[in-house]
Amino acid sequence: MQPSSWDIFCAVIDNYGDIGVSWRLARQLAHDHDQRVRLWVDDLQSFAHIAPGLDAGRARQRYQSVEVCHWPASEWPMDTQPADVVIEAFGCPLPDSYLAAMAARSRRPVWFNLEYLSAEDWVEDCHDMASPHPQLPLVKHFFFPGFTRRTGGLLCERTLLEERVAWQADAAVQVAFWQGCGVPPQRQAGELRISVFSYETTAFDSWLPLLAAADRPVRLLVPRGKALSEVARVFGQPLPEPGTFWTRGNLTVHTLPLTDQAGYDRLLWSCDLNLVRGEDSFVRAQWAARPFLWHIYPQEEDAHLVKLEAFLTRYERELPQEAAHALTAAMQAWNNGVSMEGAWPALLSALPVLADHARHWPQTVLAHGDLAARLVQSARIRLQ
Ligand code: TRH
Repeated sequence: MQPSSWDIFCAVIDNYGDIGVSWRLARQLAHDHDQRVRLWVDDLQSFAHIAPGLDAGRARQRYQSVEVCHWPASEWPMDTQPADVVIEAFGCPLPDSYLAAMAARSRRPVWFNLEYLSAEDWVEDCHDMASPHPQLPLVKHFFFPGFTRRTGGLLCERTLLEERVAWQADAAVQVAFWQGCGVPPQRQAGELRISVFSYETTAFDSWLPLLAAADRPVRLLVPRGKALSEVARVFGQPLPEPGTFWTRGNLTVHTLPLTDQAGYDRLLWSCDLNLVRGEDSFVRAQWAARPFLWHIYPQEEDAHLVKLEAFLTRYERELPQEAAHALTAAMQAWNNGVSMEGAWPALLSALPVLADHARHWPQTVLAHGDLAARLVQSARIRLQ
């Protein structure tokens, strides 16, 4: 079958999740499915933080098999022909003139709104729902990522899990990785390595002193950003430069730069526990097959806590009760910004059981295919 053309539109609202997901999807459509992909992004500067090879000053460029285009705030380029498949990421409104051009095509594009990820049950009912445009002869379909067969699935590159298994079995590549981060490759006896990419939370106030006073050596790997600001706040220190480190008792905190997404994956694959957030790093922590704590993106009226519970209900279904309790308590404490004193020791004891569960989880959720494969399949059916 001929490759189709795709236009993905991404408006960067805050943080890196919108562009992180859109970029990952764009690359996967191009690499794994041989599709012709244009990615329209309104903020190339933010994008460049997680794609260091991108030239944020260039309005159009070919980057990793994707045509990356700046999405101008005004003056939509009128000569742009809409693609066969159009994706608005997270409900970002498309330019009126682009919509008109979509409607004017003899074969109307297939149009998806890629939604935010949730493990809640209602997602199955809303996935794939059609929404006709009120004026134009166009129909938009809602595409909901999710954890079940009746949702859109999760983004995972075709060969990712094999690459991860090979990486985790290869001591030499891990030594080189740690050296590249400025972190000693050899662990002290009993040492735990934890990556920390979370939002601000007062849970840091109790957690860091606990780690400093513990018997077991802990190294935190903290990319520059909100979590690092929290560590600096608790330590009463100015924000450090990437590559520097602090030591407090048995705790060492290493500051890392932001890397590209592949580099961040390798950090997740190399740690014993990962603190992740939002949407994309949360999914990547699952593919890392290591235990993780999820700092969910806070929403009004605590809607995020319902989402957290829905995920935990699914994730903990096959877990022994004690480990499930420990994981729930730690995630709740972290997300509610309360003391980690009760939850942390129980989580530490549960780590071996959680690690075993984390190894099997990816196969469970990917059993019905990944998100890009389901999206391509859905587009193909509609393009016929
Ligand atoms: O940055 P986030 O907090 O994004 C959030 C969420 O997506 C949230 O749902 C959304 O509403 C909000 O943005 C607007 O967390 P997330 O989703 O994990 O995205 C981070 C991206 O950054 C992810 O693609 C991984 C990437 N990343 C790197 O590429 N390199 C790095 O060094 C790090 C730390 C992250």
